[in-house]
Amino acid sequence: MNRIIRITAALALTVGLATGTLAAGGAAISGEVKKIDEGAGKITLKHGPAKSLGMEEPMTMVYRVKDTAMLKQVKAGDKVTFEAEEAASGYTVTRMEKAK
Ligand SMILES: [Cu+2]
Repeated sequence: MNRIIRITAALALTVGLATGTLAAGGAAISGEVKKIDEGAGKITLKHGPAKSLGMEEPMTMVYRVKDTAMLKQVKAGDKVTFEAEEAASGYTVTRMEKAK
């Protein structure tokens, strides 16, 4: 009986986490900061495959940022995880944090 309850709790947690990721607007992508251009509000990121953006291969590319405050929190060489979306103005980072 106890075991069934534990499995149910684990399942509920897994589903909860998956839903949370979707609600946040996409899967987190691992990357490394290569260059920051605060004036232009752009960041160059080297990143692994990002299927949610249709990027199947690792690459280095320039992203816009939703909020330029993001650019003050990281520097070239930092490992980060981020989320991005394809906007009319180009690929835009919507969320970013330093990788632990
Ligand atoms: Cu890319």
